[in-house]
Amino acid sequence: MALTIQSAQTIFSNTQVPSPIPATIALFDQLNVDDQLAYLWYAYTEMGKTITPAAPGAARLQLAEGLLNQIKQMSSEEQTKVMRDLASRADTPISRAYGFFSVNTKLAFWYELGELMKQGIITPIPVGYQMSPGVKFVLEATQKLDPGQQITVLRNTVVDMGFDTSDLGPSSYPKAATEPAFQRTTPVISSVKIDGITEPAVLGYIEAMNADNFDAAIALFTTDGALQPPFQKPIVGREAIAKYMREEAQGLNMMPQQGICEVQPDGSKQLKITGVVQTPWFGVTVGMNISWRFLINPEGKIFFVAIDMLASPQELMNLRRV
Ligand code: 45D
Repeated sequence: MALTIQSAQTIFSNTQVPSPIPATIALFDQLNVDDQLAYLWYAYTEMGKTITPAAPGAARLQLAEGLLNQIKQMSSEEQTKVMRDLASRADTPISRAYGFFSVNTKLAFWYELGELMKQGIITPIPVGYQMSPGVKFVLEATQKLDPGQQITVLRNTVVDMGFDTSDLGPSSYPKAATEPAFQRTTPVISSVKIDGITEPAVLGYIEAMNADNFDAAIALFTTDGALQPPFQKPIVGREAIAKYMREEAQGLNMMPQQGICEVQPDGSKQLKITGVVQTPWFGVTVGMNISWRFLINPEGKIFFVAIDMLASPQELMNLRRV
């Protein structure tokens, strides 16, 4: 039987216990735009008491510089309008420009705005704003999440802002030909050991990703292979996966811990591995508990891998099949 992405998505389906991350974002989505901006500002500054993102490199900030300079020159009412437009995804020139940014450039843009807010150059929340009970409720829900989940909520709200430009074709704002590199915070983990796993494609994948060697990682996939990031649809084909990795998988430290491997009658293998991933934005201070679900074809190539955020640390041990 031919492998299909649809059937691959269902392997180890007991991994998909409801995550508190989409639930929190759903609460956030119900807030009005000023409440959303206030929530994000409070959540970001509250989080900043224990963990703060690393400053983005100059090369990355340069990509956002044009917009940032424009905003700096505005009156505080105009600045508030820009932020409302971004949060409500209005179709404005600035919201479009933001929409063309890569995920990491969007994060760098907000990092810099946050710094300008702390310095008093930009107003964080609309003048005269009063916190609503809804904001308090979502903030309390957020405080119950672990740090890896909290930064994922922030990341996903930042990604969703701006005008969605995906239907507009190529950008009139030039994208950087190559994404600026992240500086690695810890030495490359070169020899990978995962309890219960000897599959060469999986060990090779982790090793390549930990060295930002995306060409080597891609070579392990079938040509019609797919990668499904957390809370997203599968990305299909080597070229699309390579583009995604260059934009979003740089500088990650992947620390798989344990896994199981089940050989199927057709010779394909289904593997589930759990472990911790660190983002270069927060380095070793924040770990995200995740799982990889691999489908390896009979020739030993990766046909499918899904990455899922785990609902709780207990899920790290959930390697049984139901
Ligand atoms: O005033 O095997 C707000 C893949 C607004 C690849 C703000 C992966 C208000 C394959 C925006 C709040 C990538 C899928 C200010 C594995 C306001 C693979 C500023 C997984 C100032 C394992 C907010 C990787 C700011 C994973 C500056 C799971 C917020 C990676 C900054 C996860 C937030 C990475 C930042 C995550 C969040 C990174 C920098 C979750 C970064 C999060």
